[in-house]
Amino acid sequence: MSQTRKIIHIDMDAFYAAVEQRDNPALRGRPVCVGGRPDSRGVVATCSYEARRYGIHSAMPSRQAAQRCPDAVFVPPRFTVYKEVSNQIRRIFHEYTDLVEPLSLDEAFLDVTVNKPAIPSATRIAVAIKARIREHTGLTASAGVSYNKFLAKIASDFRKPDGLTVIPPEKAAEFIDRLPVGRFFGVGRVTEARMQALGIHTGADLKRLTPARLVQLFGKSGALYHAFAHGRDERPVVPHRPRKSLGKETTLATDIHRRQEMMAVLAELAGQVAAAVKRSGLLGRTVTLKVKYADFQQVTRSWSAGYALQTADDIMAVMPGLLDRTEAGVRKVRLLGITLSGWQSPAEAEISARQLRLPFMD
Ligand code: DCP
Ligand code: MG
Repeated sequence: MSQTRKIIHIDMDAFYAAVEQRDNPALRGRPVCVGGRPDSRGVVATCSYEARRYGIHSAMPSRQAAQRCPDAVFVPPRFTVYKEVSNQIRRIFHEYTDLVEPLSLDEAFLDVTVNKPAIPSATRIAVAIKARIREHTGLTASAGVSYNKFLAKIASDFRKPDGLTVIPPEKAAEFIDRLPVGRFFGVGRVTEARMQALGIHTGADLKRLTPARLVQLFGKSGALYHAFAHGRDERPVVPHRPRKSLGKETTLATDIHRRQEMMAVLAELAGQVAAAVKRSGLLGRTVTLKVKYADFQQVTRSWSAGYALQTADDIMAVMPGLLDRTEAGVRKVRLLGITLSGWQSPAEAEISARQLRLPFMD
């Protein structure tokens, strides 16, 4: 990479807990745990900074959290709300660049070396993004700015909450030298324990070992650790490809020719498409009707609105006109489908698998 890159890492502060405190003023300023109830076998997904003072943290059994802090308030997670906020912040990111790599609902890398508003300072962009997030969601985020992903992520974590840390090339060594090895990208618990046993505790310790020795100790990853310890990380920011369309279709149990029946099937499909669109946060303007006749011949008819079509009613309002442009009814129909496309905003839809894996509630 010839040009020095400008990478920003954004991470929302105490994400789920902050959303709960925002939506329920009675929770503000209090230790709040989001996750399983204390009388269940569930765990804490996250907790407010007030709760962290008691040593509570993510993935701690809720029962244990309640023992540490009897005053803690336990609330169940509301994933749809978190997903909505996640979509909001991603739209903000895309105002600056499409090189956005989300790591989870509340976290993403941005490569702003080249950016849409042509702002030369990545720090200024980070300040602006934090302000936009606060204005639009009422929540705070922490940002890290540096010349690669590894350091940008370390930086965003450096002064949480509501932090902004910049690591320019000349400051990198200072940060890395003091960094505990467990914080290095790719160093899991097992490797961390091995490193500790070998007397390698910080970045400075790692740096003292030759690449050959590191490879000998840790295999291929050893070469990576060597590069990171020297502040080198060439991994690109890989944007998730925005979805271009979202559709549902159904093959009917028997071929139909009555328009009323078709509208009932289409209403069902429109409901499914609208629900999927809501989940994904994508905004489509073009609706396409697909009709397969009994003889398997297939036609599609499309219509584009000047605005985003979001609800099942928005979609259904267009259906009679589209159906009129087919021979449905004159000919029997065996399949109907609805697709929404033409996204206004290249937000993306991956939901972080991490949240789904945890046993929040019994
Ligand atoms: N999360 C989870 N289980 C975990 C870790 C996190 O369900 N083991 C969820 C809840 C968090 C969200 O993901 O709110 C974001 O994770 P972070 O690690 O960024 O933690 P927070 O945003 O809660 O706090 P911080 O201010 O430290 O970023
Ligand atoms: Mg976070």
